[in-house]
Amino acid sequence: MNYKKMDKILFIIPPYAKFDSFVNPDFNEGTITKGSRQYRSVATDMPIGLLSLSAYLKKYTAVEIKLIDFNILLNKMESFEYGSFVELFSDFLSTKEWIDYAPSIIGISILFTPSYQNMLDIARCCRDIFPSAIIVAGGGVPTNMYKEIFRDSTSFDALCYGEGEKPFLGLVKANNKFEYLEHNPSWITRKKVENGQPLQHDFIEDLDEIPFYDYDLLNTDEYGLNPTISTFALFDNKKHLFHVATSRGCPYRCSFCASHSVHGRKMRYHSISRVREDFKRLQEQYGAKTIVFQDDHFVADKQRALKIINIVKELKMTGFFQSGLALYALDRKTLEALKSIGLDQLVLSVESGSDRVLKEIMHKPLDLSIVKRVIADCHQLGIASDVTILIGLPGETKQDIEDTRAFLKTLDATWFRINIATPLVGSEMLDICIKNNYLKGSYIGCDFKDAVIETEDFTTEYIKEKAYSLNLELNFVGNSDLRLGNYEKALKGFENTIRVKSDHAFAYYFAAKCYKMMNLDEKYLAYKAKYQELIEKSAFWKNYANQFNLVALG
Ligand code: B12
Ligand code: SF4
Repeated sequence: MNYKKMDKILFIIPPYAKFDSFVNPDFNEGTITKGSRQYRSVATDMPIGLLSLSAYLKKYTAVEIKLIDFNILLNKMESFEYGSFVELFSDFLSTKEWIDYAPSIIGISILFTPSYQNMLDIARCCRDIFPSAIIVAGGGVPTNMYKEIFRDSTSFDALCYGEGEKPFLGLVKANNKFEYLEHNPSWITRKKVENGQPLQHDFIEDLDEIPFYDYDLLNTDEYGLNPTISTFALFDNKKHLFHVATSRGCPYRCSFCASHSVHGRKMRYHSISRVREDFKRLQEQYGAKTIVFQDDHFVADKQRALKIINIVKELKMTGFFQSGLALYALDRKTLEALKSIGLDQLVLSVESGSDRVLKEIMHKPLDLSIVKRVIADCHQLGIASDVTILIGLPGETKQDIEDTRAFLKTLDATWFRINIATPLVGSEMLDICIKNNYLKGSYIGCDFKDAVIETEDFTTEYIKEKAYSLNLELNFVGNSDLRLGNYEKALKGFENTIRVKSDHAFAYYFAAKCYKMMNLDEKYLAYKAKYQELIEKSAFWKNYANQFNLVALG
């Protein structure tokens, strides 16, 4: 008889931050308090890649699957006594629960490089604790950094190239798994890398082949604690939200983006009827109220996008587009449709306030006249605009950044996210940086907050300081709602800043101003006192208060 033992799979998500950054958060990072100390807070968005893999595997074969998300664990821990993440990984993975589970395949998911070292450490712990398990990893990092991973680690049996549904199913079904890993071109092994063998994506063309995501793999309540959405300045309905992707792929070629390396450039979709079915099920079975879309290019087909917005409306739910929406597609009709589902905040990926940078450096399909029009429409429709900006790209000059500053000041946008250009593995920008020797620090681990690109035009220190002062200038000193007398709305942004960064002197100062204008004297006095306390004890804040001529509160 040909008896095949059912595979037990363990998916693991490493912490999204490096250990040092977790225990010593930088001044521009969100924090959480544990005991008497501040730690960096890590995002806890639902890992839909793994939910998709799990659903797919369970549909087409018999498997048992469990998942550990170290980000959930870190946020939940009331105190943190470990001297390194390795100690945490080793302790946690050797508990009775996991020893008894005894996974036969361990799959580590790693989408971005801040988790690089954590991924290697987890794999090493797994190798020690579960010596007979097959250990693999997938996501954007293995897809682009397989050479480095095999150089830095001996723990992996194989790495997945691109999307994992089909390759993982093949692995589970294979009678001889090691032979399968060597023969399937979507699995990368050490031997293949040494021999320079070609690798190949194995995409699912019709996304409906993937069943309803396996949300039961998670304790969904825990994912409401600190999802990325809660860092958006005006968002206050953070409960009952569920992450989805109704499409994969994006045809554009933005120089800073790496998404195509995993998902390709061709758009692939779920059918409208499937989208309706899934949203209904999320609502009925899980009580979902907000759908968080992770699509790279949701508005690629505008008619389809409008149909999906209508489904959300019919179901009386609301939506959020965390990765932003392409501005050129946001005509008045689409914005009105979005408003009709209660969406009162939009992330707008503007990226630069310089036409030259947009066109010549970023290759982004956008010009500033569209930006002006969309933000004015949002303003009229009562949709708050959360504008993302990137500075410090190779080829950008100080004058370009100044042009960006001047342009952004003319917009009545609600909030600006000023990010520092990060050379992502798999992006054209990284190739440019390597070719021109522009990397001052390691690109492994940087996450839009640290500057590592230094060119003939600027230093890393200049970009880091510029990003922070632009943030203070646009969001606080020149805050459009404060300027226009919308004190309650302005306050939301300031209060949210205080929630994620409790020592933000500018947030206290400008919140105090709002309270004063709203005649809430008690609040005004409390915020004023807190501002003064912070300014007195911090040279950092005193310096910025002088730079922006903040006059003493009366
Ligand atoms: C959602 C998201 C997040 C979530 C992650 C939630 C989660 N646990 O999945 C959060 C908000 C945490 C996040 C954070 C960041 N993100 Co992000 N994010 C995304 C986004 C928009 C969607 C990911 C997604 O759900 N895709 C859809 C699912 C179905 O695909 P998937 O997750 O890739 O999974 C598939 C494959 O990768 C593979 N796979 C994945 N895991 C595994 C495991 C195994 C074992 C196998 C075999 C296969 C496999 O199979 C899956 C199914 O096909 C992507 C863009 C994109 N389209 O991928 C950017 C993206 C992954 N993020 C990116 C970046 C840069 C970041 C940040 C660094 C940005 C920042 N501002 O700091 C941070 C890093 C964390 C930090 N320091 O806080 C970059 C990464 C590029 C790179 N090469 O480094 C991307 C590609 C965006 C881009 N434009 O380039 N992000
Ligand atoms: S940044 Fe967005 S629009 Fe540009 S290529 Fe990436 S996914 Fe597409």
